[in-house]
Amino acid sequence: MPSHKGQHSSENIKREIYAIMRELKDPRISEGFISIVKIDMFKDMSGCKVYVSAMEGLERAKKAVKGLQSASGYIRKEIGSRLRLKYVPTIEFQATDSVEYGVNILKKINSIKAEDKEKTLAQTAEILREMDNIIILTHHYPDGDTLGSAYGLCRALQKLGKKAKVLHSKTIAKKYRFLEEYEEKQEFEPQNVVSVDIADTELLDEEFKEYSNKIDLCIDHHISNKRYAKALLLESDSASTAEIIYKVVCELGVEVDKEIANCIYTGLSTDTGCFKYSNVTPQTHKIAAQLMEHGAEVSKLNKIFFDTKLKEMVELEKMIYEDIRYYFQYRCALVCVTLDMMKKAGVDESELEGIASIPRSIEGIQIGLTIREKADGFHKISVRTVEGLDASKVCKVYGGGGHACTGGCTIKGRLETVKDEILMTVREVYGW
Ligand SMILES: [Mn+2]
Repeated sequence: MPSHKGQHSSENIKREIYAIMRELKDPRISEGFISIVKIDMFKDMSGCKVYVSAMEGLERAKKAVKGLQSASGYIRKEIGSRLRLKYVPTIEFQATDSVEYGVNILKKINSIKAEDKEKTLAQTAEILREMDNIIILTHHYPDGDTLGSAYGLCRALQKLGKKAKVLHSKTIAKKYRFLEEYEEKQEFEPQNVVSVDIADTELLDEEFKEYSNKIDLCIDHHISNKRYAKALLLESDSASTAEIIYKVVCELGVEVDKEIANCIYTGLSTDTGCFKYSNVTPQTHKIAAQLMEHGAEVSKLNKIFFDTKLKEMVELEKMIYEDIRYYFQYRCALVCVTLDMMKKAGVDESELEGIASIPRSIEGIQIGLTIREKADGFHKISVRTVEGLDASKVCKVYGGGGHACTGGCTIKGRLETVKDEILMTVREVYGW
């Protein structure tokens, strides 16, 4: 059984302590609103300090701490086995009257319903064990993470003797098609629906929208997850959904074979730009190392994902570079991909995954904009920024979203109008 030494991030520990608190029958802990304000890990990771507060004030928090201290041996043992830690950090509890508390309690009240849905790793494995005839949904314009996660999970479920299949958009990028061979084709009447790497049902392909209200379990790493599924395993500190899938597969007790390792490596490496992005954590590298031990063909896959370009894409890129525009004293670069250009180059929409990183890769550029014409009269805008500029701020103006340095949205209209519009928004948002 592989170990996950890198997993004891404070978020994981916090989540497990909450879960254990709910299970403990001690009224000092289980009654009222007791919350964990923060967890400070010691520098050498040997232990941590957990700050506890209560809505009723400091005295009540102190009572809760007494209860937690008396159960601390049990809590530590449980955390060790739930997070599969070889070494479990020592845990010290401390009552606090923190001002942050007001914020926490608000969050808690707002998310009571959501919290019920949120599952631990162990609970997720239990839910999957109960399932059969499972379809696994991927998001539209499927990328390596949604596909790698889906096929890895599918194969693991099939190895458990269950029927499962992956659903994806009609066309997927050539470089990911090998994944399809890892699935044993099975016919069945769907009973359960699982979604992977999908923050919002809006991101489902039109043909799968019928499943929007029927998703039993969602496994995801987007902090913006809309909590649409009946059960949710969300680890927003994971660089990829594939990393979470790896833990789920281990939790299920399925032996990770070469194929599963390849699937997970696909998601993990592509969502981190081959371990280059700031989302990479020690966990990412540790899981990658374990995948290598399980036979993942990393150099072969890296060549396919990061060192190979379709001839058609080279043609398209020639056109893109030809027409690159700069704005705001070379702080912003903008490229456009029209349907006409794609047709000329012979490129299918599914191959455009890496295009959005082109403008930001130019020296000195702080924001890279990519405008992509779609067949329905909309333009898809991808925003990439350098650290310090929040990309999602621009996208939110148009109902889109994103992380700190990447974002996306769609705008209806003619290309020239859309271009002016987005540039004006950039000017307003960043005060340029
Ligand atoms: Mn992802």
